[in-house]
Order: sequence, then C-alpha cells, then structure tokens
Amino acid sequence: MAKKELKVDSVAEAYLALLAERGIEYLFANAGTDFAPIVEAYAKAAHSGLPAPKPLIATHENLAISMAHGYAAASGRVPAVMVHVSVGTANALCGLFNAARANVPILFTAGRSPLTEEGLPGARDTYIHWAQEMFDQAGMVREIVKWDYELRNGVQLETVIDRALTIAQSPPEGPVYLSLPREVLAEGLPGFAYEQPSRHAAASPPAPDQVAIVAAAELLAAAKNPLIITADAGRERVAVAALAAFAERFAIPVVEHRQRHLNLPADHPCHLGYSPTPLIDGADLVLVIDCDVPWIPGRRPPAPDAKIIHIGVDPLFSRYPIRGFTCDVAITGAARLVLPALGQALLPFAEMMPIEARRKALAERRETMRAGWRKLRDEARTMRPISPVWVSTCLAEARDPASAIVNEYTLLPEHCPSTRQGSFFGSSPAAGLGWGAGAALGVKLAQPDRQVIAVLGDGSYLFSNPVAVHHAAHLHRLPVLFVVVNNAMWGAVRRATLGMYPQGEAARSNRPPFIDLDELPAFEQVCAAAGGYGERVENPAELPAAIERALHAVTIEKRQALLNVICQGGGGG
Ligand SMILES: Cc1ncc(C[n+]2csc(CCOP(=O)(O)OP(=O)(O)O)c2C)c(N)n1
Repeated sequence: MAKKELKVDSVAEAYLALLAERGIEYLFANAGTDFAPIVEAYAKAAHSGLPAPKPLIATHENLAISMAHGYAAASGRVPAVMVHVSVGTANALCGLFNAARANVPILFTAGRSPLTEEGLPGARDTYIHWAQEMFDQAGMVREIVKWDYELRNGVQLETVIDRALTIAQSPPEGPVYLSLPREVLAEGLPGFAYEQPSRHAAASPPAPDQVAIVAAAELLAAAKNPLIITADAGRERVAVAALAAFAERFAIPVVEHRQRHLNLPADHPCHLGYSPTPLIDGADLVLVIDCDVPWIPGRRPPAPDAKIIHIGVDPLFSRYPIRGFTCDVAITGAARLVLPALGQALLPFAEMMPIEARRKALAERRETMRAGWRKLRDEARTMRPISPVWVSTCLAEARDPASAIVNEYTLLPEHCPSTRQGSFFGSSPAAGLGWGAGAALGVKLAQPDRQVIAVLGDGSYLFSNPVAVHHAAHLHRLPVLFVVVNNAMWGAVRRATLGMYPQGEAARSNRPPFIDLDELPAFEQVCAAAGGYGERVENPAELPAAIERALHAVTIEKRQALLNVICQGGGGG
C-alpha cells in the first residue's frame, strides 16, 4: 500500500500530525522554552490544515497528567502529555506513578534542554538551558514507565511513535516516556511519508492456560464458601458482565476492595460490599481478581488452609518489590477471558456444589449488611458536624444514576452505590494525592454529556493545585461538581498514628502535629474566583438543597461548582 504523504517543514509538524493520525485527540501540556518548535508547528497547522491533537493547557504538570489519566480511563483512548524538560517531568512524577500503578496508557513526553550550545536551529539561547539538562532525564521515570526513549531524528519518527503507543496499550497497560530534544523537533523535513493506518498493533491480552484453569476449577469445586475479592476487574468493561455471570451462576459473594472501577453493579445479588473483613474468616477459598492487596496480612488474613487463586494479566504484580500473598494457583490472563473459561471448566462440577444453599446464605448476608448500612445512614442524618456517611447518602439521592463519580478517598461507596458501567473511578493504588480533581476534569472532557462529581478530602483537594484545577475547569468548559468532605485534617495520618500507638502519647495529646489543618481557606471562594458556584455547608439538613443548587449550576448553568462540606474529624476512607 502506498504511504500517505504530508507536506511539512519540521519534525515537530510531522510529530503532531502523526499523533493525530494515530487517534490522539488531546495533547495535555505545560510548556517551556523546549516547546518553541511545537508552538510554531501548532500555529502553522492552524492555517495549513495539517492534523494535530487539540492542545490543552494545564498550569501544573500534576494536573496535566491527572486530567490525562481521567480522560484515558473514561474514554479508553490514549492521551498525550507534554511537559517542560527535567523540571516539568519532576512535577508530573506523582501523577505518572498513579497512572502506572493503575495501568493507564499515556504517551508522556517532555522536551530536553537543547543539546548543542550553538550552531543548530534550536540550540541553547537562554541561561536555563545549561542547568536544566540532566545526564539521564528519563532516569527519573524509568522505574515507573513501561518504556522510554529519546527521539533522535525525523527519520525514525513513525517507528518511535508506533512503538510507544503499542507498548503503552499492550497488557498490562501503562504510561511510556518519550523525550524530545529541541534541535530534533526543529529539524527540517522534506515531506513526511508514513503508513496510514498504522501497521503496528498492540499485543493481545494473555489468554489463560488450560492447565491452570482446570487446577483452579478443581479447587473451586471443592470449596464450600468461596469468596471473590477484586479492585479492578472492571477496568475492561466487558469483564463486568463476565464477573456478574460467573458470580451469579455459582453463587459466590463478591467484595470490591479499594475499587478503582465499577467491577460489579452494587445492586447485583452477589455484591457483598467493600470490605473483605467480615467474610474472610469463613472463606475456604479466595479468588483474587485484579487486586493487588486483597487483605492486610497482619490484620485479618484468610484461614491458613484456605485455598487462594489469583487472576490477572500480571497476577503476581511483578512490579511491586514485595508482595507475599499466599497463592495456590495464579492464572495469567485478562479477567474477561479467564472468567468464562473458569466457568466452563466448573460447570461439570456444578451438581455436586452447594450452590443453592450458598445463594440463600448470600442473600441473607447481603440483607443483614444492607440493614446495617441503613442504620448508619439513619444515625448520620442529623449529626453535626456533618458525617461523611450523610454526604455519601445525599449524593446517592441527588446524583444521576448515569453520572460518573471520581473518588479520592472520602466517598463511602456503601452509602452511594454505583450500578452503571463507567460510573465510578477510584484512586490509583499508588494513592499519590492530588489526583481526583484533575481526573474528574479528564472524565468530563471524555464524556461531556455525563454528570461528573469529584469527591475529595480537604487534604486531597489541597494537593490538587486548586487554583490550577478551577482555572482549567473554566478555561476548558468542564463543569464538574467538586464535593470537599472537609474534616480540617489529614485523617489518614491520625488513623495511622492511633493504629500504631493506640495507648501512645499522641493518642492522649489534644493536638499532635501533622494531623490538623487549621485556618483552612474558604474553598468555595476559590471555585467562585474562577467563575464557579461555591457554597459552604455546615448544617446536615441543608446539604440536600445545597447539592441541588450545585448540580443546577453544573448541569443547567454549565459552570463548575464546589461544595465545602464541613465534616466530622476522622475522615471516611
Ligand atoms: C502525594 C501524597 N502525599 C502524602 C500522602 C499521605 N497521605 C495519605 S492520606 C493523607 C491525608 C488526606 O487528607 P484528606 O484528603 O483530607 O482525607 P482524610 O485522611 O482526612 O480522610 C495523606 C497526607 C499521599 N498519599 N500522597
């Protein structure tokens, strides 16, 4: 097939055109002097008609990468991000680590300080070009990304971009890093010829080995009380239906633990909540599906003789230095492929399995669990300061069932259940704070017609660079509702301290350091300063109406909104 040819003047123009041709819709960027050829190429593309991803400014790198993360998770497409050389890369590291641990494919790029001191177009022309250079700029990210490379010239452009994109999208997916020296971007190109569509494909997910499937099926057939624990089975949306069918057929309870996606609709009869603790003692087999930490070994592990099966594209989480969960069988494979295969292998044993007794016990457990939650909700209704339980309850009432919730810690899913695919996005297991607000903007960008609600702690919100977040929401017309569950503290630090030293000095002290966040600014005014709707809520009775007002601003007035909900200490997550 003949190659497609474009008339370009520089590598930068060819680069942008190729990204667009490969389906990259957005370039999330935070620029510097390294961007000069990119800025010039965009300006030319505006009248030459050359394709290019839409440029999207984010005024902090962690925001750029968090937006890209949310966009990728909601759209299933690969975004590109570009930051300024070494320093921009450093600022993006936390978000990049979040994306890597959450298996989100992103083409993460950075300029390089010009390599030459004079002579070539793009050579050094300002004082920062010396100090910002590093011996190994990619060294900062090499432990985090799947692949890194530096573009050496225009001739290799197509190979490099296709390799970057296919590696990012091959399971287990994740970000890749490409550095772009200014001289290379500025290089002249006498036209650009490339394959369109690409002749490079991402690798297929691993399909399960039949020997491992049979071994797992035999263990499952012999188990009386199996339990499924998952964090991320629903990352591939088709796996949600596969999990629902498998759990239903064999009457196996499913716990979503620290879930990152909707894995099983909360109204599914096998959904047994969000904590493995109440069920793990009684389980004689645990099926761990895409879950890095199914339980805390030092607290409540399964019984020593319980059989343990792990399923995942990388079921041993080989990029984690230490992870010692017992494992009788590990099945390498995508959940959407493994679960139907396991179901098939289990069918011949169905007659001898106590499926109906299990189904009955499961229904009873589920009812008891839900009654307990209802009681908590009733108690929370009038609590002042407001309980995080009440915040989640009110959001459950007010949200459009098709809305997407982005949860950075403080939503309690048992009180605000999600039932539709793609309606829940939780923090990366790396838990680098400051992700949720930007990720919510990315989800909104991917799905403009969807109601998007970010639920954040006051700590998480502050980590997100709020002024940059609200600026981006306004600038890019992304009307998201931010709900800050404001307990004026880093509750997680408090819980960790009391957990380690229950009788310690800090437990007796009124105000141990590094926990309370005193004199917090009026967050609602920060949002209002960027043209959004802002409201502070202290009275639990007023919360439902405040949420309605905020949702009106978001859905009807099409502007962002923030509710600063003054809550009890201790946090919710
Ligand atoms: C980048 C980063 N810095 C620090 C932490 C440690 N950390 C985990 S939770 C937390 C407090 C979060 O506060 P908030 O969002 O208000 O929720 P709360 O713990 O009060 O429920 C901190 C500081 C982290 N996870 N990520």
